[in-house]
Order: sequence, then C-alpha cells, then structure tokens
Amino acid sequence: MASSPSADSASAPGEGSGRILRLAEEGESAEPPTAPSPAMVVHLYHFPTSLCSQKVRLALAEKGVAWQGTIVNIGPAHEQLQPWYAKLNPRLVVPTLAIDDEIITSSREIIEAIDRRFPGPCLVPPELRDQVTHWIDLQDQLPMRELELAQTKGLTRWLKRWSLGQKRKQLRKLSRKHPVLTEVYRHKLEDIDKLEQAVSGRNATRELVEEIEAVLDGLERHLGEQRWLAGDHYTLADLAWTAVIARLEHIGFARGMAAHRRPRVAAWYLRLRERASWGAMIRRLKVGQALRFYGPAVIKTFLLVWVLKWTIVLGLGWALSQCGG
Ligand SMILES: N[C@@H](CCC(=O)N[C@@H](CS)C(=O)NCC(=O)O)C(=O)O
Repeated sequence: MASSPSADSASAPGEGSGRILRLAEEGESAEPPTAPSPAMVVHLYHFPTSLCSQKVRLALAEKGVAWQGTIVNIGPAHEQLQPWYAKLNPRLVVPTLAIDDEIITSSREIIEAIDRRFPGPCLVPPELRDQVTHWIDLQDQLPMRELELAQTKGLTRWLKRWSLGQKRKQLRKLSRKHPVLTEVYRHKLEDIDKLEQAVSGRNATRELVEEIEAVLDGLERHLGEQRWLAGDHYTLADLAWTAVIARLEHIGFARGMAAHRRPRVAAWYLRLRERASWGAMIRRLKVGQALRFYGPAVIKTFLLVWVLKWTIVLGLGWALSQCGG
C-alpha cells in the first residue's frame, strides 16, 4: 500500500524527477518484472480488484512489459482521495500509469499507450482499427459501477453505501484542509451524487440488468461469425472486454454467460481465460491485504455498534433500576 505523504510534503509522489524510482525503493508493492526490463520505467498505481486496473495489468502482461506498482487502497481508507494522489490523478480514481515522467490517467488511454509504445504483438492492427475502436467504445459506455452498486445485496450493499457516506465526509474534510484542491473534491462529490441517483430509481436495477442482457445478446450474435471480437486476431478489444466479462460473471450474470444460454460468449470467455495473461489480471486479495485494506474500517464500525449497544443496554438498565427504586 502506498504510504501517503501529506499534501504539503515536498516529497509527495507526482512531483519532481525520480519519484517513480523512489517509490519503488520504498518497497511499496513492487511487482516482479514480467519481462527483461525495458529502458522505460513503468509504474502502475492500481488496486488488485479494480476493474480498470485489471484491464491495465492485462495489457502489460499481453505486451510483456516489466512494471512496478503501488497499491492505492480504494477500500474504506479511500487513499485515492489523498492530496498526493490527487496531484497524479485529479479524477481521484485508479489506475494511473507513469511511463518515465509521463502520467496517463484513464484505463483506455493507458492500454492504448501500452500497445503503441511497447514492442510485442500489435493489439490494434491498422486494418482492424475501426472495429477495435467500436468494441472498446461499447465497453467504455457500460454502466459498470452503477451495476456493481445496484447488484450487491445484504451486508455488502450496506457496506458499499456506508463507504460512500464515509467518502463524502472525507472529501469535505480534505476540501477544508486543502483549499487548493477544492474543485477536485467538489467534482468527486458531484460524481458520488450522480452514482447514487443512477441507482436510486425504482426500476433502476431492472433497467441496468436489461441493458447488460441486451449487450450480451449483441455479443452472442456477433461472435457467431468469428473467434475474437475483431475477427481472427486477439486485439485490444478482447483485452478490454476480458475484465468486463469477468466482472459480469462475478456480479450475477454467470448464468447468462453459461454455454446453454449463450454458447458463443461462453466459448469466447473460455478462450480469454486460457490466455497466459489471465493470471496477471485476476488478483484476489490475500488475507493479509484484505485485513489491511478493510480491517480498520470494519473494526471501527463494529466498535461503534458495540459501544452504542452497551450504552443503550446500560442506560435502560439504569432507568429501570430508578423506576424500581
Ligand atoms: N474512466 C476511468 C474510470 C476509473 C474508475 O472508475 N476506477 C475505479 C476503480 S475500477 C475507482 O478508482 N474507484 C474509486 C472511486 O471512484 O473513488 C478509467 O477507465 O480509468
């Protein structure tokens, strides 16, 4: 996890030359190189289970690029809101990729840059560019974060909503503390409002699910004629969709992608999973990481509930004893 220097610290990541190397020296989640080290220093700010980070790790693996990483805890700690990260990525999201001193902050631009700038198989062959762009556009427009919020149930749903409330509080606090970043934090607050509004309508979840079902139908029809999205070759379009399809499977669409429902999607998904890059994309949280990322927030919440419970119980006991007396 990134140690997060305070905003005013001169050593905040994102400033000055040599920052990427220095982060790696601090031993922050350095990743083992996947290929002989290229001349460029590639540093990824990511989170193991984030969909957009998955796309980027997949692209790095497909191209055989060696990289170093910093995990930005987008769990309850909301490290992505910290001023040092805001300076790198003013939208306060992961991933961010630094190639030498160049910072790229959108997963789409990152995977396109990785393909363009590194040797290895060309993932956007010129003759397929239009098709690849079409399919990447389509996946970019999918309401994945709305869907993830809408589809979670029970305790996880409650935790996600609670976490959004905490994020709001943290944003207001940070905004007061760092007036220079007020606009950045205001945008993020508006973004949270938009997200909540999108899932708050009575039919919101149903509409989101229908949208995805229609997209899966479209994929099923399209894949009838070919092995990969843009034809006979695996391209950046398949790469971008891999993370999306894996996430859909995880959040309730597994049956919709089963061989008996959509056999072509199922076969394509199997081909995607069989690629050597799959393992680089999927990163389950290790027990230690889960404890580190979520533990403090869970402990704080349960402690609060525990204190409240006993305050009420003892208060009632005292009140009753007064009545009895
Ligand atoms: N369009 C951006 C979206 C990035 C994004 O939404 N990242 C999520 C994780 S997949 C995130 O950082 N969420 C934390 C937050 O919004 O505060 C991209 O493609 O890079």
